[in-house]
Amino acid sequence: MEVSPQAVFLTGASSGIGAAIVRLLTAQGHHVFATARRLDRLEQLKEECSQRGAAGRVIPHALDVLDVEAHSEAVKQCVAELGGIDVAIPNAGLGVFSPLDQAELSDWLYMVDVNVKGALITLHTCLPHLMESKGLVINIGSVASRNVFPNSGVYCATKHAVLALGESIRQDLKSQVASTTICPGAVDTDFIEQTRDAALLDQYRPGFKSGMHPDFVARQVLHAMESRGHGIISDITIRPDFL
Ligand code: NJP
Repeated sequence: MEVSPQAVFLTGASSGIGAAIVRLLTAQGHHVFATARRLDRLEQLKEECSQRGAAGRVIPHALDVLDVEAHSEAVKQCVAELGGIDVAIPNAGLGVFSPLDQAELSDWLYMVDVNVKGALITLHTCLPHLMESKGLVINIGSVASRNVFPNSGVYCATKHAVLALGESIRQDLKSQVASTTICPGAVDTDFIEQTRDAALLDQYRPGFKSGMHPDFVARQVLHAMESRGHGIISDITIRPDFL
């Protein structure tokens, strides 16, 4: 199944799953407005994609998802460059794992800010353009969207919220904007490196290192985009072999 070139607004594009999404979508001829705080990483990614002969454009743009004004400017610029937004992917997120009674409040608040508020800001700023294009929101949830795991309760709570948000888009905007939530288990990215508890890091790192390749998540993104017109993948759970 192929779709015409799509204009994609992506957050968290500088590493891991986001970078894999940029590589795959541009190889398929889609255009990605690629945002994150680390602009140098985004510029390198653009160069890499062009050296690989990607048919689609990468437009690197520095953005902290929590900066509402900058977010709104980024969306304006995306629309100016790409003529609209067909797909919005609020992918920026993090998990800082620790036992509940040893957690830093600032880590809890920052996870809620980036994983939930950041996704809400992306949705709110992109929504008028998605309504116009009858577009698609692809949220990055987690197996933690439905289950709660030890030492990661607040992360799990944020990902429950992401899944609930996707379901609310489905219910409220049914005929106007489609919604897909991708719920991965462990993916081999830098994600686990946010955890500072040395014992937990030693315990968890091998599981993430032997997790799925981020390209496997990117392929679910492409699949959701290519399914438009045939049906909607409202949510999909993917797991590494060992889970
Ligand atoms: O992690 P990582 P993943 N403003 O650390 C960005 C979910 N997930 O690719 O700003 C803007 O490589 C950061 O960019 P930068 C996970 O919850 C993962 O694995 O330059 N951007 C970077 O590009 C998350 O939602 C696993 O530092 C901000 C990106 O976020 C998504 O997958 C399992 C930002 C993080 O890239 C991507 O995570 C699962 C901010 N304030 C769900 N803060 C897994 N890896 O196992 C961070 O179920 N970023």
